[in-house]
Amino acid sequence: MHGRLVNGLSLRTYVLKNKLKLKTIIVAAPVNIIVGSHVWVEHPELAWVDGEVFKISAEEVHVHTTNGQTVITNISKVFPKDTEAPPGGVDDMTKLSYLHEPGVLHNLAARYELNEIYTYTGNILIAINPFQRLPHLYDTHMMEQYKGAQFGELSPHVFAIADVAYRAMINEGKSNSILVSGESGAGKTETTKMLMRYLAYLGGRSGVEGRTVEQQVLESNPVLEAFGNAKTVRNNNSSRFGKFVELQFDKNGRISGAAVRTYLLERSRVCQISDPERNYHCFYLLCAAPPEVREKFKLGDPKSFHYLNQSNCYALDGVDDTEEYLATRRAMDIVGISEEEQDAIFRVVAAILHLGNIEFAKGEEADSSVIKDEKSRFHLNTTAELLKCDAKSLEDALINRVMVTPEEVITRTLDPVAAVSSRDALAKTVYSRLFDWLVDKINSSIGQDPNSRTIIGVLDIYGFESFKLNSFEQFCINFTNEKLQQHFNQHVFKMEQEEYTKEEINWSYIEFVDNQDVLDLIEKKPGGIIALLDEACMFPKSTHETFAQKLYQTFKSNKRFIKPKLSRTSFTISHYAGEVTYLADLFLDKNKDYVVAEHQVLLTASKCPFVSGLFPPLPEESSKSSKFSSIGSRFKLQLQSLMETLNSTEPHYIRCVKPNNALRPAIFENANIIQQLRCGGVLEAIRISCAGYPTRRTFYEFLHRFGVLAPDVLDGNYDDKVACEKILDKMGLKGYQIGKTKVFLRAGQMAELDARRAEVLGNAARIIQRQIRTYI
Ligand code: AD9
Ligand code: MG
Repeated sequence: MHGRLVNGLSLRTYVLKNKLKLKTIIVAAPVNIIVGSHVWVEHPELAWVDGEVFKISAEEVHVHTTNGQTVITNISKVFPKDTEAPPGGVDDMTKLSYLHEPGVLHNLAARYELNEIYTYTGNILIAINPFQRLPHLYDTHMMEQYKGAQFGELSPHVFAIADVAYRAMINEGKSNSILVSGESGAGKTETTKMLMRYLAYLGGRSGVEGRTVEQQVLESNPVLEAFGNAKTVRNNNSSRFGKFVELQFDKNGRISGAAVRTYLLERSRVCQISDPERNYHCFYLLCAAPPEVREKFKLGDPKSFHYLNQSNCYALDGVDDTEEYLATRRAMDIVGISEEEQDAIFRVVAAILHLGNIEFAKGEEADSSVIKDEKSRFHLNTTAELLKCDAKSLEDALINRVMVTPEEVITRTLDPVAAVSSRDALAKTVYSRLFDWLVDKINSSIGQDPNSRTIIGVLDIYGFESFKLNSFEQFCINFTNEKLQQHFNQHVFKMEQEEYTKEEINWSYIEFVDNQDVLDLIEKKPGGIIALLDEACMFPKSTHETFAQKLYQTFKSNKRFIKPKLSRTSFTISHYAGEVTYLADLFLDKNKDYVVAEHQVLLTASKCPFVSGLFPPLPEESSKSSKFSSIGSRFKLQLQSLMETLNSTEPHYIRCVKPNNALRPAIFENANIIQQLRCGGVLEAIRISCAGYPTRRTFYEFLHRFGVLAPDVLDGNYDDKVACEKILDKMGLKGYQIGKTKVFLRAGQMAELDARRAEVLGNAARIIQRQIRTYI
């Protein structure tokens, strides 16, 4: 007889040679799945379905499922079901008797059905998007309830997490952070806003008139959303950038300053959208502005602009763009953006729309172009007027390119295709500079508190992505998630250890898989993928093919790197959340961030101080040529700095889950959710916990449930701790630990005890008879 670990559960193998041994096994160490057991079995559509075992032969288990099917499967695919779990679920997963995937899923489903969208897994909060307004859940009364309440006393909630972070900061004088993650549409941004609202409630100056810091912080959200959010197929209000908000507190626990850091705004959306998505909200709300504004900027129907009419989606259900325009301006007022600045911002937004309508035709000379027609000339003139730059210089900057060689400076003409990409590059550059300006302005206007020693950081950043086609953007996003995953694992692991230390039990042999090897593959310098990409970008003859070849060669024997068969330009990384295949084709282009020198010169010369301010003059050296700077490397540095900040804080985690892709309430898609729990590291946290002692019961709870296994011990007048020990000993269990107040069981041991309890409670004789018949 020997035990082994399958899916983290200890299962007894049935490789037995004679009756004598068989008897020993059943009496001394019963298997945890027996005939009559209530179990979960894997199901192709439902992910997991429950049922009852009616036969076991060798490693095959036969189950009658509750949806009327008979399933025969390997014992490793069957998990015990807790028949005593409360029907409405438990508010903390660690209270589950069986901490495994189907148990976790079932618990979330039971709660979601009752609109209980929040559930803890220890200190981690899982939030399932309700896709419907639940106003009572977030009103002032609710905030009052959570203020200062003991963690775990009230139902799980984002306010409880924010409250813990705030109290920890006040009591221990330490910075805290709240990391919100999840896939697109899972509810990260909504959660972040709720957290910020609650923290503003705790740390605000109630009754203070005028613009307070906390009001400015809250109003920075609608401003950033107008310029950085867009409708995508996954979310009608998708953030196209990552965000870390740092709330600074003074020694009295009042918010005294704030800083917003943003990451990787999706630039390509400015020029290119696909049906049924939209461009950034600001374009549509400006087209719906009051008539005098539209006239001033020569705007009309969004359908008339190329950057918007590539998709058939213009309006959003339940959103009035005119109202949004006014709301954005009000938010800008509060944040501290002056009337004049607001005017300039929207002027630049309008200029981008006109710029996109400039078309080109073939010029007389080969490989040259001219402005296509009168309509395009109108848009060219309007763009120049709005940007307050010279129309002729704008035209030249679009259709010519200056080449600087060591010997001479040559002006080359561009063909219409190249002129279009020059136009789009200009639009993207202007837009991203505008976005950066907004972030800087928000920061300077709210102001930083140099005396603040503690912060609460809130991170709202894109979750793991794996699409049919994955490019450089997914590569950066998944790199971020690897970084955060490492941080998460280390933290969960540390928390487990702290619990064990508190209970004074021995934990030294717990191990967990680190993802440092994936991080090395991506970011190691020299030799990682980003470093090789930068090299390729600097070498003029590189193509995406030579880059891919270089990767294949370098990472031939790397376990985390796979070259897909038959592919010449794609590569697969084995991420913690699964394998993702990236198409290297656009990596080189997308990694290069440079401003075309003529564009720079044109806009630096703008007569509008706002526009020229977006393009400060470059030092003499670099202004002559279009200099390459690496987006990948810059992002890596940004992430490094983010991680340094996070490492200096006490982290709290919120995992947002999107229950369905229809974005509708009350639909709980099992397989979809399981995938997200895996990617969000929730199952990994559970796995780490399973590697230790996943089931904890106070002595009292334990005796209440298992006292029946040893009535003599109960009668023996022992103290609770000793009684627990005696019962466990009598059952022949090994490896468990007895802490100061709790029993700590290894994975699978709860199931063994339950099986024994079931036997004792009357089924024993019948079950053992059947078992013996099965195996003889
Ligand atoms: V993305 O990665 O930025 O595309 P998020 O940020 O994860 O995504 P978001 O917070 O924008 O998702 O939520 C998507 C939508 O779900 C919102 O617009 C709401 O309509 C809905 N939602 C999310 N959370 C809640 C909630 N707690 N209550 C009600 C919610 N509705
Ligand atoms: Mg978002």
